Amino acid sequence: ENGYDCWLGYKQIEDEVRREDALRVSSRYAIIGESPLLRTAGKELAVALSAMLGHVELGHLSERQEGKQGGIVVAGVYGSSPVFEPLAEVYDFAGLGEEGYIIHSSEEGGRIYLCAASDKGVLYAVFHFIRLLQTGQRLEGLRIREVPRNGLRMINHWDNMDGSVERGYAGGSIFYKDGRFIEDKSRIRDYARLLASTAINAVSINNVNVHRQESKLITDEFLPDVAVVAGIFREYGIRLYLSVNYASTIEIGGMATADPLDAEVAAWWKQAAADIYRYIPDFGGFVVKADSEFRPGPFTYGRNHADGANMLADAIAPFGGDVIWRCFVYNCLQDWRDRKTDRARAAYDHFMPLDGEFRDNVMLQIKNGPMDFQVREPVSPLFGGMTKTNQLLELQIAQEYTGQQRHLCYLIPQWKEVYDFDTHACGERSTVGEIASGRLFGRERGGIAAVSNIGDDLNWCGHVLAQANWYGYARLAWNPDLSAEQIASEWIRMTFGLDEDLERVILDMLLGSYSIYESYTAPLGVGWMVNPNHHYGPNVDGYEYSKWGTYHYADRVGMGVDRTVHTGTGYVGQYHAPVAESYESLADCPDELLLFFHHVPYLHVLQSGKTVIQHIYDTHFEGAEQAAELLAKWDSLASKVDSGRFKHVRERLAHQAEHACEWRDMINTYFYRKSGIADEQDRLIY
Ligand code: BDP
Repeated sequence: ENGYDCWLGYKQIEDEVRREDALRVSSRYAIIGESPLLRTAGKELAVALSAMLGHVELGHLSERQEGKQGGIVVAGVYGSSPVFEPLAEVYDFAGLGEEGYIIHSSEEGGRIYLCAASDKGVLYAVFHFIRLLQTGQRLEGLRIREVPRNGLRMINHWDNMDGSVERGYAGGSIFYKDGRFIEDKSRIRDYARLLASTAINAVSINNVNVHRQESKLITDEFLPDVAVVAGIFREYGIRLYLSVNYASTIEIGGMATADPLDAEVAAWWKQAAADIYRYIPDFGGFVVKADSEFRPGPFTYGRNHADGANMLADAIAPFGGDVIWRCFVYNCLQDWRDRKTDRARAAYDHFMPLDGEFRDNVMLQIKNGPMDFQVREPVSPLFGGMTKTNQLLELQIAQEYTGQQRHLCYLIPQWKEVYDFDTHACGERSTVGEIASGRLFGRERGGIAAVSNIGDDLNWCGHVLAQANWYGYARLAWNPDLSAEQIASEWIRMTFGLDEDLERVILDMLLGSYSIYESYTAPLGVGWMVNPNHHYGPNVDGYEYSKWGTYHYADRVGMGVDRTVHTGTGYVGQYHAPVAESYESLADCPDELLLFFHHVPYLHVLQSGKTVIQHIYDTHFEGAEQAAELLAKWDSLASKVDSGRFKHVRERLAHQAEHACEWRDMINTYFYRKSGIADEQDRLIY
């Protein structure tokens, strides 16, 4: 095995009793109705059932009356056939929306209904039903009603047309090569299928840093290709988006300005939108990174980001498109000597004053933290700051700062913390999840986007176990209440089969991995300490005296960034009470974020009772040990995992164990030498 099938490698159900049970209720299937999405659903059901049960037939609804043996799975849209009528007595169909669905087994057990209010819902129901089979669930008495909690569940690709992937750790692009689209689209189709199986409904297919070649994606030169790709995604219920160059009017339009208030600029974009929709009638819209890390934007013309976003929004609104405007805007040429220019403040400072000024079809895409996908950051205060603006949560599945898919780092626990974070914007339970979905402030648009971790590596993610982050991201986007453990065990069963021991070991590895990674890298929320540019491996001062502005301010006495209102950068003031109070207070600030908010002496005593310096030593020694244990745990599965995937994961874990030692030594030595304070346990520090 090479991992290519991910969680959809359907295998015959080994347990005979279970297989017989499953055959009894689902040896036949019928899809009611005809459409591209229903065809996709039917194909998937046929492939899955025949692989798992060893046998499947296309059934007809009348057969039961004719006395044919065996149950039947009936999938279709409510209202398209009288067979679904009785379901209305049990379920509220009105609230299902465009994507919700019902899975119901009839009382007498002869039928399983996969029913929704739309074709897309039927497709999702089919994949859910398949998941029940894969994960060994009982098929009797099914009473499932699912409605997604987030409207937009999106993946952002950072793919360049030369075939490279920015922050890609799994090979090259599956879309492009040498400046053009890849001819063979089969990989894209396989990808769309994997996405649909987890109910992802939107994808942007090019890097947010839009260079010259990619700027042309919205022109006649490439739109025919984009349309082909959009067509493949459409068959799986996924809308395609493009990242656009804010200064396209200059870059490809031959104009001298990109001023959003210039009538000719606006007219140019209206025409561009019309062109796009001629090729792709259901085009999703634009993703925009403006005035950030040297990308052009409205600031050049003395305009603000509402001016820029609204101009694009007006151009695309008549066609039903959206603008996804990123809030990752900060000055990347700051000065470490001036603590008042705090990068963490930037997004809020730029966007908060514009709250309420964006068009309805604009969504602001906000990274989970104020910095940049570190292993530990506080949640961005823009969530709950803005109340009159559509907000999207941006996560990074790609492990840019969390081991680049060479280290195991199951990120679902981190994301759960983000979703569940209570901003207190309207009292208790004003969580990020409620805000991003749009529910808290009654906004129609909202959801989640995340930077993809896939590439053209045979196993998609570089690390087979990193597939769990991709899968988990999508499952959580559908329902943020799922637990990290539930998601992991689903994924393990679907990926490696049903084996209790194997599941226990991999579950333990996945669930422990985030905290292990955190413990041997930058301590107590201070972040960074990676090598500049590629961001892999330890480098304590890599960004310390750099204009990119991510500092720890370590000296011989102490370390950390004072972001308090009273003595620091004032960043803490961007939060609501009581969150702000707890971050402001040295005594109450959670340990794991202490150095993000406070500059303290190495001998400062944490809530845990340890000094900061001893905490650093302990976590780094323990973290490196635990990384080695991950390898040992995997080794215990040698007889349970196929040799292809076993060897591949083993090689990654061996590297991680070694690399964790490098992290440990670099960080411990640095702080030992800075502070001159010995390790209480007298372990070896160079
Ligand atoms: C950072 C990446 C950079 C991206 C940027 C972004 O290092 O490559 O372009 O974020 O989100 O994490 O725009």
